[in-house]
Amino acid sequence: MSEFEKRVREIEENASEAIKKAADLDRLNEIRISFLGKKGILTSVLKSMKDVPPEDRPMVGKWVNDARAVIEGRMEETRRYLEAEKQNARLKAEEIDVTLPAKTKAYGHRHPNTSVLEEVERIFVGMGYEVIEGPEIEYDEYNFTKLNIPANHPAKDEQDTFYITDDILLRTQTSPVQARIMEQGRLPIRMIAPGRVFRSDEVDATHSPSFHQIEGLVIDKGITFADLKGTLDVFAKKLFGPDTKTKFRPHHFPFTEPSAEVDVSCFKCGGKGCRFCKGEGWIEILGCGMVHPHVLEMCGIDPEVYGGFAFGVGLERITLLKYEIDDMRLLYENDVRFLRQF
Ligand code: 2U9
Repeated sequence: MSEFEKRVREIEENASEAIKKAADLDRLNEIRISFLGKKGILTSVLKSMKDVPPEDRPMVGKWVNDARAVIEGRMEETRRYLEAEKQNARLKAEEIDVTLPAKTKAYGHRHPNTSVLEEVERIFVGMGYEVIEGPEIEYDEYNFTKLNIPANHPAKDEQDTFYITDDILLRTQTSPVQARIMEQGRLPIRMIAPGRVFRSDEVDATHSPSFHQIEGLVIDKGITFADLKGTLDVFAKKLFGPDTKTKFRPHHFPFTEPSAEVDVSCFKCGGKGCRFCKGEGWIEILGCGMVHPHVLEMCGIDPEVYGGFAFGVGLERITLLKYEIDDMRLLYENDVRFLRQF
């Protein structure tokens, strides 16, 4: 056996051994490159052909080609085997056990605040009001100044909030939405403005630095306190039941004059006094009043021609009352086991 033939046989055997041991397709490819590639071991035999006498060259060429064919054949066999093995492993990994119990979907639940807000919206839309929302980040001017709360007014302390700059803040009430609508000058106005408001308050059972208000505003010619009383009485009856009575107690707000706080007769005991109304027979639900002439003026409306009323309710307060929840913090935890009860 010539030197060349031996070398080619040896290469063929080494390649076959390596192919047998190849554990995956990547390794098989490495083997292909190292034996059959341009710089591969078998190819190097062809490159040394110059040392072979010309009459032997066809013979050597044949050996090399035969060896290449054998190696390629083995490789193809092993490639098929490894690919089948890979596919089997993938199918095994993706195997579905149809006897396993089905995954159940975790359903959320409508938040009680949302239900109450929608109920309040339905009541006022039914009386011809529009629902209008506005920005939560506001100018100090719209949140305070235009509502008759100038710099250094004590009400600014009560409604301390989060400032972004000296003039820009997180709104403490939804009233700036109404101030903006009034400025647009399209009268009459009959609107409610629901939304999130912010105060620099500590969290406890009745306070949160972020809560929701629903404010209402009516501006037209000839609006009186009787319209305000009638409207809020209808609202209270629709929300808490037809037997509900309302009581207007004088109060003070910078943006309304005169102003009042409104109590409803306790819907648990009908007004006799119980644990729920702390023996009072009455429960405070909102604040209201006739829009202050100075507020009308600052929002571009002539107080000699137009007038109106406004009111504000804390949405969480109504929700807690309606669903008899005793801690506001429960409303912010979003525990679905709690939410499902309502
Ligand atoms: C304009 C003019 C007047 C809105 C009003 C109240 C009374 C009120 C409180 C209820 C509980 C705020 O959420 S709370 O802390 N609000 O008592 N709000 S009158 O008066 C306005 C609004 C806009 C232009």
